[in-house]
Amino acid sequence: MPDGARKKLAALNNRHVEDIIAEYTALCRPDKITLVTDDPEERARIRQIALEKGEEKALSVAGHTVHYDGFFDQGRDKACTKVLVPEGQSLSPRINTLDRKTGLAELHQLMNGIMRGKEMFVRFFCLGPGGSAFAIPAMQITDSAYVAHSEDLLYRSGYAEFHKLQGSDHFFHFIHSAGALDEDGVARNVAQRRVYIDLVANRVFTINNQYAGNSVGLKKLALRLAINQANQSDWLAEHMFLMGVHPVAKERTTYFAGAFPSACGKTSTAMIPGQTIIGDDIAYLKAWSDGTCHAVNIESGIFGIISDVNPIDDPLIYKCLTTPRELIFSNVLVNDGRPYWLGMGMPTPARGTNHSGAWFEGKKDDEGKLIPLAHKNARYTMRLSELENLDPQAENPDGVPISAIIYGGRDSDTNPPIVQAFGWEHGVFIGATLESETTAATLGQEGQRTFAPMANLDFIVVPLGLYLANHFKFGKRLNKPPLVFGTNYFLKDEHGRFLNEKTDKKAWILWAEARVHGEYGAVATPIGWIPRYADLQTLFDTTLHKPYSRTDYARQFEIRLDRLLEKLARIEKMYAAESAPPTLGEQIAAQRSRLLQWRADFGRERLNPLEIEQAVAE
Ligand code: OXD
Ligand code: MN
Repeated sequence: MPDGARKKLAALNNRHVEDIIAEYTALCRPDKITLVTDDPEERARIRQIALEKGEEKALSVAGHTVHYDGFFDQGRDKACTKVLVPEGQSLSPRINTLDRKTGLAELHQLMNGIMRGKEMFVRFFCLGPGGSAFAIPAMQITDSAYVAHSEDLLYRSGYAEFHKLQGSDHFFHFIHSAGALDEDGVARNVAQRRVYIDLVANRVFTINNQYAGNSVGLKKLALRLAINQANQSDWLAEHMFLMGVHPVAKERTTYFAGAFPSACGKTSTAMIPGQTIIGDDIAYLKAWSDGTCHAVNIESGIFGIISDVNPIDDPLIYKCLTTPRELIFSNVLVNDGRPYWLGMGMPTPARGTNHSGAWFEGKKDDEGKLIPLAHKNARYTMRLSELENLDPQAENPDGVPISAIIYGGRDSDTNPPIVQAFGWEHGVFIGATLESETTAATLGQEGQRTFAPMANLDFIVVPLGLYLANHFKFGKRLNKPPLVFGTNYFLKDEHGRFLNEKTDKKAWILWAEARVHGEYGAVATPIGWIPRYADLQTLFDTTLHKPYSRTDYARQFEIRLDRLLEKLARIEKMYAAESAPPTLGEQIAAQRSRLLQWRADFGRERLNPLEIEQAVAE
């Protein structure tokens, strides 16, 4: 290790940090070690190294670079991601596990000399605002300058936080190696990809990959460690955005948190025009001393899906993607120094370079499938501070008070666009019974309906029953639990056409915001409270400036008793394999009895919300 690095390390006075670096230096055998502090020059140098090593290439707009992941490394790899469990312990059947000793031995072998000929970067970050009650320091070891650079855009630098640790081991650590690279700086050995989570030592190993969902320790790998910690104490670590909601012509901000599976509208909800964003992916929630729920974004950047970002639907992000600033594009098409992606709303060239190498229209993969101009899961990485609509409280160490939580899935045939839970426990039930169709954010087939509790299942590393019990208990600690809502932006008609426009979500969110302040009445249904037609008509008029017909309302808010009962049967089957808390069983039973009762009362499988409204009024 160079003298400078040695000094910076010694200054931390932390034996645990030193031991970890020594252990992985000895095992991975890098040629060089670069230790990065909070110094802006050192941080900026990482980007330069990513360019020099070819992991990123400069584009024509100042500050923009492009990075490519391997053709088979374009999403989170669930199959290769495993929780290492000590002998005698078990988790839920749904969690991919591996015996800890076996996993560590396998890693030891695969990581032996894996950084030979490469540079090892050691970086220090802080999850959450430094010095806050939420903060968790995190150390990243990686041989990828792209990973180290991405983290610079996505997380708060935390060398100073490691000082404050005063030698303790209360931090997470991540060891990543992209393994051998090809001439374009792309990981070669993706067939030997491993992502192993070691809860015992608060660390994650990830090798032979580069896609940030697999490689960037502080993102979904840290979320798993945080879920484990949260469940051992009394807080929540969630796959949630945080946003400030601003009703038209009212001087107030109401903070919302929302969990949606990847690629199901989480970023676009947090970016609804006229609102302010705090974060778009991961939040920690705590019961605050005044009995409210407070939350922080543990990140400070966005690793966003670029497909369909265009000047009409996402003007603020689009502006960032087309003007000078530090920003990384990944897996887009590049032609003549300019990036192109799917759904960007303008003509795209017929050739260029993308994640498949040199690309031309009509190019096919080894299975004969057409390769699109850019991957559907292509991304952009940038700091949140680049956004004009960043909420002024984003860096508040106390977080923001959360008044509402939303759970949303990609559901084409069951749930209405928005429904309000009857209370906290029914809200936990709504989150726990979320289903969603798979997307390109994970490897594997798209469009499959899957069980997606709290949109967090991919990251839950404790028994699901324990995780849900923690949610039920969390509400009990609050004097005023947030209202909980279920949303569904993806409802389709019998011909497969969406029943809503993308922008309609603004009306649902503003309706929910008004509910927080007791401003609208609502229609009681077996699955919760739905909006009244007249209130939505007003909201569509005042916020979206478009008409909202009774027919639209009747189709979107139809209560599909048959589908809802089928869903409940699927959910019950899922939970039969888990030791779910009794409160969940009670909520399932209560929901079923309401659905059956309404079916008997109305004598039909599908209920028109206008008729319900009238029946309730009479
Ligand atoms: C993400 C994901 O990238 O959840 O946020 O896959
Ligand atoms: Mn996510």
